[in-house]
Amino acid sequence: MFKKILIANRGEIALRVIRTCREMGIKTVAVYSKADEESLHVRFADEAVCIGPAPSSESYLKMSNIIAAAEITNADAIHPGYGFLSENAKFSRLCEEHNIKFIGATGDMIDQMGDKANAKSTMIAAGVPCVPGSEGVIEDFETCQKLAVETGYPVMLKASAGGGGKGMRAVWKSEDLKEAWDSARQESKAAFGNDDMYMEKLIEEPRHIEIQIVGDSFGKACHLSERDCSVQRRHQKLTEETPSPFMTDDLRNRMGEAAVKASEFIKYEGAGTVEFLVDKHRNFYFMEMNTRIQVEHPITEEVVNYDLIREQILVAAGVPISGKNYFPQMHSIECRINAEDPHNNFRPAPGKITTFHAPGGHGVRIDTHVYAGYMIPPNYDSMIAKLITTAQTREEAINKMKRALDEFVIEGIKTTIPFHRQLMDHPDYVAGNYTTKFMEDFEMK
Ligand code: MV4
Repeated sequence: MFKKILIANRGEIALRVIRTCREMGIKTVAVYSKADEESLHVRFADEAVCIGPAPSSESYLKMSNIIAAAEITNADAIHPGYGFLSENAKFSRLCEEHNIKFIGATGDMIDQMGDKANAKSTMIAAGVPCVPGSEGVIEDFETCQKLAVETGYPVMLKASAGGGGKGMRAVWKSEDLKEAWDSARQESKAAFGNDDMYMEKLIEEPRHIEIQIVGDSFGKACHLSERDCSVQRRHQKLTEETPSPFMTDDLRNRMGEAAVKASEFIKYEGAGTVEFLVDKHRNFYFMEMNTRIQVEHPITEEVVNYDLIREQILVAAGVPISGKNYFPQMHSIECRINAEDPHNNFRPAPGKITTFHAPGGHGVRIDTHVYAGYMIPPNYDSMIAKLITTAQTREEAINKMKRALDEFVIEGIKTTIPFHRQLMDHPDYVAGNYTTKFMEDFEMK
């Protein structure tokens, strides 16, 4: 087992990893930027190394500084958390070259899944359902036109290097194809330095349902059921829940099996997520695979009673998984509390937290790095806490969430608490009747 793990991240996820390492008797090293000197992950780690100034590009993304910090402190593994370097193939390889175990995917695996057209071809080869469309990257506009007719409008143009909706265009009629092709390619080129495009049939009002998987170093994988992440705004998830209110036992078995098949086909090692689009007829299609621990992992932990960070560390150390799949025994909901003003278009609202009272009690979990007096730096993402409630039924989990949101006091900054409180009373949300279109029609009172 590892003796010392360096956590190449900040905020709640750094703290989350430190907690599990403590429980496993593994020493921890925090790295931090100048802006995070007062952060809790720095205080709770066994050792801490400053790796640069506030901008991420000069600290949490600075590979050489992080490797140097690991070498100085004799860390034998690096946990990258989510974001930052967690899906950076070069960093994964750099760790390997320095004999430091990267607790995440190999460079090749990250490359393979990072290219979306390539990931899709791999999944087709694995026998995982994918949205009908082009076979890989589209050569030129003439081919694109022909393909759109073959596929049948409406179609979706997608950037192969894409993610988070960048370089993506829905096209409803042939007159609009040229403009969409040009602008999507331009956007993709600017964002990723690559303008490869592929095409899919447009799935109207889909749900975003993802399957958590864990693969071990012996080529065996298991799934831990789904998370419904359909409540998103501009490709930012706001709340997630498991089980999905749209799920059936049959659909879960089929999606779970597909996700395991996908993971075993690529010999995936570690914790990963296979994202699917699910249409109104409960057809499901592979969308993307994330080769990291995700923000919303706690809801899965709560309903299957399983520490995902511990499992990541174990499989990275070469321990085999049990091989069985896990099914929800409870219902769990996560609300992402962001330093944003929901009444003002979710505008970021960094600043100093003057009062902080976190809710507690049965079935309430809070993952956060903030406290009263904490100054939220403007340099990083705006999530300051995850509020997770777990109960026997969805209705009870919602009632618990309402109670916990009412109990939560954060003063000094604007937060998304009022949004979540309103959402928990929204008739369509309460009915479990929501898709990825939900937030387009949502209005704050
Ligand atoms: C789609 C789609 C409809 N049809 N693909 C958005 C991000 C990228 N990962 C894939 N996305 C979508 N792909 C087809 N063929 C609709 C979306 C989509 C979406 C997906 C998941 C969650 C939120 C979304 C919001 C808008 C569009």
